[in-house]
Amino acid sequence: MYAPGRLATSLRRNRNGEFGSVPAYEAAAEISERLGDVIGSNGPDAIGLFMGTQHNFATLTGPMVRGWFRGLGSHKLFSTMTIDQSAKWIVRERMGQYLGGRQKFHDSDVWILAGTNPLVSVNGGDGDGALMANPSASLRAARDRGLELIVIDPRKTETASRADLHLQTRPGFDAVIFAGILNVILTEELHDREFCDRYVDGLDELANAVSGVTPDLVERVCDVPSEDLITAARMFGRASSGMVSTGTGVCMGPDSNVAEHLAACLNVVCGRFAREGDSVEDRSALSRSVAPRAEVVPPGRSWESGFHSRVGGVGTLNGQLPSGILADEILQPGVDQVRALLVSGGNPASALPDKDKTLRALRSLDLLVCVDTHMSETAQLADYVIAPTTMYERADHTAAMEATFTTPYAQHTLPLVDPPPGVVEDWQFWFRLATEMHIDVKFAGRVLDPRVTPTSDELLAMLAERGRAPLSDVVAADGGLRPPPRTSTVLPPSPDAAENRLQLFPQGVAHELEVALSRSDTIVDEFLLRLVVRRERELMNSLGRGIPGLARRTFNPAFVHPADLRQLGISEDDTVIIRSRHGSIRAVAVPDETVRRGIVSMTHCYGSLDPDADPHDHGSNVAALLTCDTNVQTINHMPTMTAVPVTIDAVNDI
Ligand SMILES: Nc1nc2c(c(=O)[nH]1)N[C@H]1C(S)=C(S)[C@@H](COP(=O)(O)OP(=O)(O)OC[C@H]3O[C@@H](n4cnc5c(=O)[nH]c(N)nc54)[C@H](O)[C@@H]3O)O[C@H]1N2
Ligand SMILES: Nc1nc2c(c(=O)[nH]1)N[C@H]1C(S)=C(S)[C@@H](COP(=O)(O)OP(=O)(O)OC[C@H]3O[C@@H](n4cnc5c(=O)[nH]c(N)nc54)[C@H](O)[C@@H]3O)O[C@H]1N2
Ligand SMILES: [Mo]
Repeated sequence: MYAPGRLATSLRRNRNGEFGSVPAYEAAAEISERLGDVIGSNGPDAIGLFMGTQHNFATLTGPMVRGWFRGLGSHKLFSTMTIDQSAKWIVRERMGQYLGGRQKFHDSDVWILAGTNPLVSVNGGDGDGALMANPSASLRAARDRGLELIVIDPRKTETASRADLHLQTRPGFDAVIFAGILNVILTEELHDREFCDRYVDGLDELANAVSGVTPDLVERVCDVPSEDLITAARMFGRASSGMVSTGTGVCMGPDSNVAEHLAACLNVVCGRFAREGDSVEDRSALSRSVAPRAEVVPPGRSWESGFHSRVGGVGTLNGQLPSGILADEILQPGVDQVRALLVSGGNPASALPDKDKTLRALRSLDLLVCVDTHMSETAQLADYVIAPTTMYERADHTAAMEATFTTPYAQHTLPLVDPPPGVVEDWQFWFRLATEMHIDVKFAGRVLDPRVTPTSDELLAMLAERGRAPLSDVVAADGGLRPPPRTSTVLPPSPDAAENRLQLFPQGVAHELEVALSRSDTIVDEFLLRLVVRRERELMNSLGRGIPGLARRTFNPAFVHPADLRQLGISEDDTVIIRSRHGSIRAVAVPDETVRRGIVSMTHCYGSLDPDADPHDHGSNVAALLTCDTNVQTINHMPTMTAVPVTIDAVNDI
């Protein structure tokens, strides 16, 4: 809150390129006028919106921003989800979704965590609260009562060191590992035949497609001992409950869509879901309770219909275009070329792959508006920076987070401190912008009156009006309210959905699996190492980097196994050059026993806009090594961000 650089006022860039302070609502009026010009000459599709991570942490921001955007009528909606884990959206859109509810970590017998490190990221259970709220304690409690934990990760992470079995795989081959595990489970008939008979199509095709992926093949490709793979498959298949959940290590890999699909197939063939008549916990409090149903929502394949971008003919997922085409949407000429971009709680200049192209695109815009608490790299390039409140300066409640709690719980918090006089709440800027543009905002199922500015409390109440706990009770409860535990019974399928089935081998998967398996021929190439993703405990992406004393270092090290460093003649703290097929960065080498040999493990969102900055001072932006032009997934245009082939050299060798 009081970090150096916290913006106390909104800013406007003048003709000389310098920022001066501007009242947020004056800025909204000017931005409205400039957006009006863009719409006048190119239509609403020339306006883009990018929703970043911090867009999601004030309950009112998301619904208000999307309300404005819907009213605007543009299709150019982007978010970090499509450079994060959008493969999960694709699974749902290709496989369909079972609505009876997933099994839960806290009472499962086994769990596989692949490419995720919840002890650092507080993430990783695919939304299971136990891995998001105090994951360390949850993990300890689960293991004490007998849960067997399997971790698939090329690094001996904090989480992997607590595992019963760690498959320390070569990065980039998760599709092969999951195919191998499925093969063992289906061959040994450890799957849930009853669930498959009732709810699944394509089981034989899937079994056939993975039948060649033997434990020996997995050992050769992934460098995971074949006995360990068989053990993992049996541990998972023989247990009566427990799921596999994945993180960025799987979703950012070179075959992310099929890898994620096969991981989901494991959960389905083993039937790891609640059945009709089962009683499941209902965790709703302020949010609406939705009754679980033992039925399948059929695949939607949303990208096949509706809007398609002129860039590569790419379609939409969850109403969004992939962020992997954002730079091209801005740079490539065309009638609906994006000319103005608004950024809500994100830092695309730092976070998007292909740093140079992203910067070129952002710099070429007619208008860039950034709502941010700090002068992020993106804000530094903007025409307007709108300064919002931070979390202790605004009222909020927990309705949007309930699905990730381990018990029903609701809290409402008042602002604890006064904000600087020059800031507004995020939502207030967007509502004002909508009013200035004469856009009616749909919010919580109604159209807001543009002439009357609501209060935060009124809006928070609208978002909680369908909960079972009255908001007034929650406001009055000091420290939050725990509604009594409640269970609901999984209902039978509705008649019109009774025949729907999950598609285990939908169109597209066969080809992707073939590609993933053929990639195993390229384990050895001229690039000795593979760059892999990781996260840092003290920071949230680029957030917190400027706060002295928070992170342990001023830079993000290139973590390499000490034996690899010795072999390369590189010492701790040396400046090195890391090169990929696409680009190069300077970085600081640090030995790390926990990484597998042959990898460089680095976190993202470091570095500065100054190309000559010393990596010891600002760190290095790995986005410069990545590209959205080659090795992207079909459908979501997801770039390869982990298991990227690289070389590393000491700077004095050059
Ligand atoms: N402290 C902290 N928490 C955060 C964030 C943060 O920046 N800092 N960011 C937040 C965000 S935006 C997100 S999306 C989540 C992400 O949450 P997670 O997905 O849990 O992210 P990581 O902790 O980076 O875990 C990724 C793991 O994948 C492994 N890995 C790398 N490549 C491969 C591979 O090819 N195969 C396999 N199997 N594993 C691989 C890495 O070694 C690493 O341990 O975290 C959120 N939480
Ligand atoms: N190479 C590589 N690149 C990656 C990743 C990777 O693993 N490797 N991970 C990717 C992932 S998973 C993600 S999610 C993205 C993250 O991409 P972004 O979401 O674009 O990046 P953040 O740094 O999280 O941006 C959050 C911004 O919100 C601001 N902020 C903080 N509080 C508030 C607030 O209350 N209101 C507003 N309006 N702003 C606020 C912060 O100052 C910061 O500038 O990065 C992606 N990029
Ligand atoms: Mo993310």
